[in-house]
This record gives sequence, C-alpha cells and structure tokens, in this order.
Amino acid sequence: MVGSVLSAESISVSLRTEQFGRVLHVYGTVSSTNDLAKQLADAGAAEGAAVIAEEQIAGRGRAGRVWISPPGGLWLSTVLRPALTVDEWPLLSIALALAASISIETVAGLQAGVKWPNDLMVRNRKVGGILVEATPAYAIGGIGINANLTDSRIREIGESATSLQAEIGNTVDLNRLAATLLAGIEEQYRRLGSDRNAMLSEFRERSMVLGRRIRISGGAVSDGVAEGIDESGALIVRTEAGLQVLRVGEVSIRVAD
Ligand code: BT5
Repeated sequence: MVGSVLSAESISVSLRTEQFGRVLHVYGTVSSTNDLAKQLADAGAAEGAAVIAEEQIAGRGRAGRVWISPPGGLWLSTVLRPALTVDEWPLLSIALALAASISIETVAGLQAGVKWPNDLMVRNRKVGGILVEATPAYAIGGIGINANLTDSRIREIGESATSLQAEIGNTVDLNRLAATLLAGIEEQYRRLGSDRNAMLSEFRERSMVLGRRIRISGGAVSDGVAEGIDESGALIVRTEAGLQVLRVGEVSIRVAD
C-alpha cells in the first residue's frame, strides 16, 4: 500500500508549511497523541509542534469518551498557543474541523460535513473527530481521521462510524494526508487572527446542522433549530424558550427532519 506506513521523512518531503509539523514526532503505538503533545508543550515546544501515531491505546474523545484508534488511521495532535479569550475557544475546534474536512476532500475526494462542533461526517457516519484540550498556557489540538480502516475494523467500532477506505474502496496515502492536514491547520488557524469571518463562512458551508432541527444534550436536553454560528464559534439555536447560545455540548440531528 503506497504511503500506508507513516514516516516523518515522507511527511516532511511534501510538507508545505512554515511552522506546523516543522517539529514532528511520528510514533508507533502511544497512549494518546494529545498526552505526548502536552508533554512537548509543557517542555516549551513552539506552536505547530506535532505528534502523529500509528495507533493509540488510550485515544480519547470529549467528556472522557473512548476514541478507538487502530493502525491505519491518522491520529495527530499539535501544540497551539492561541491568543483567544475563553469564550472564543470553540473557534479552535472549528478551524481544525474545517482543515480536516478540506484535507479529506483533497486526498480522498469525499465531501466531509461537520457536525458542530467537532464531528467529521461522511454520509451521516462519523469519519473523524476533533478534541481540543485547553489550558491557560496552551491548547492541544487533536484530530483523528479513520483513513485506512477496513470494513471489519469499522464494524467493530459501530454502525455510526465509517472510514475513507470504506467509502472510496481504496487506501489513501497516510503521509500525504498528514502533510495536507498540517498545511490546512496552519492556514485555518492563522485565519482566526486575520480572516476570521471568511473562515467561519467556509465552515458554515460545510456545516450539517445549520437550518436543521436538532436535539441538544449534555446538560438540559432541548430541541430547536440551529440558526447560526456566531463570531466566537458558538452555535445559535432557536428553542421554545428562545434563542440559546451553545458553546459546548452535544448536538444530534433529528431524524424525522
Ligand atoms: C471526538 O470525541 O470525536 C474526538 C476524537 C478525537 C480523536 C483524536 S485522535 C488524536 C488525538 N488523540 C486523542 O486521544 N484524541 C484525539 P467525541 O465527540 O466525544 O466522540 C467520541 C465517540 O465517537 C465515542 O463515544 C464513540 O461513540 C465514537 N467513536 C469512537 N471511536 C471512533 C472512531 N474511530 N470512529 C468513529 N467514531 C468513533
């Protein structure tokens, strides 16, 4: 399989970035790339330092959930040192999700929609996810993409999952996907400072929730219509109780609609 084995050398050859991935560690099996990126950040690593692993044995999602991360996927974390207020932290997930969605389109030719705030979806199945873990000093941006996961691996994960391989019937070049993603992260992350509104417009175009009836959970459960994503990245939902501004939470799309 071309490019199926991750290597720092192969990624570097096609890396077109100034900063992201210029410090790059590629490992075999790790606990979670977010943990390793945190260690780098604690040791003073600059923004853009990145960790990639072939396999995670303690990959995680949000709220303590497990992220299943067998070989064949792209499990990547990068150090961010954003100049954002706490209220603006949702923008980090948004920038990373936009970068991941564009990278999937570039490398696999698939349209990947984004379910606010952090799910990457192909044909209503989850093909990847974003986990941003922020501290006052830095944030770690973690991205998982089910790239070359076979149908049987996907079945183990569950009905709600898919992979690039399952969708296109072929493997993708993991090193190219990694280099493309790092370049995309650099571009979208920089736009947070210089070109935020245009970045958000592009994100909205890839959003699967805007205009849809959704159910919000992860606090009080309520139903509503997703009306917008504001300049801080929050989701604006019209519910019976009026407009709600959602900065974190779970959104599911109502099947009946
Ligand atoms: C996410 O959480 O979607 C964030 C996933 C972030 C993973 C990256 S990989 C690199 C970095 N290192 C880490 O340890 N994490 C990051 P959440 O929205 O909470 O979704 C988690 C849910 O997705 C689980 O409860 C499962 O239902 C489902 N799930 C788990 N593994 C999956 C997979 N490989 N593909 C699709 N769905 C999965």
